[in-house]
Amino acid sequence: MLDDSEVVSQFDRNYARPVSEGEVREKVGLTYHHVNVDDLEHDDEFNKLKKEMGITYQDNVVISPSSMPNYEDKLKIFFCEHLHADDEIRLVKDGSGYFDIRDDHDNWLRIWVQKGDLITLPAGSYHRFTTDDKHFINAIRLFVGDPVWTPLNRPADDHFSRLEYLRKHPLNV
Ligand code: KMT
Ligand code: NI
Repeated sequence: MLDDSEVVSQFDRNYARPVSEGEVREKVGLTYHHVNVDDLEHDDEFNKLKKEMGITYQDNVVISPSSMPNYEDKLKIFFCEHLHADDEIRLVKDGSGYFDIRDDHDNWLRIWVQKGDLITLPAGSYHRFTTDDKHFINAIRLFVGDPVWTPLNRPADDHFSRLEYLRKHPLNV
């Protein structure tokens, strides 16, 4: 049974509801692929997928207390609601974490990602990231074009990427 604090939290603007892949794909335009991450260099399917997506750049990020001296500060930045001018594309090689993305009612949807999950958060979507109770994720950051990772914290409602996103995914509030 839920205790009172959990019941209240579901009505909190900050509560993020866990969702399935199908629901987020339809509602917020997030895309998902499963990738076999054990031998990426020689994985023809992954290389084909990257070609199809137009990936031109990739690097690796490890988020954990031991890999980041400023882990807590970094998490605060990742968990602050923001958008980007470009798609945020991540492949989890190891570990796990949560991506939250706003739905058409401006509520948070929560996607738990783990090893082998490749997700794309559309440009202009408000989102945030945090680790789970394991405090460890090792991910590949993928990019189309010149990598610009700049987060634009909410409100960024006049940004061209936001306007473009809203044309495809209008708000229902
Ligand atoms: C970002 O931009 O939010 C990050 O790179 C952190 C998530 S990567 C698993
Ligand atoms: Ni982001």
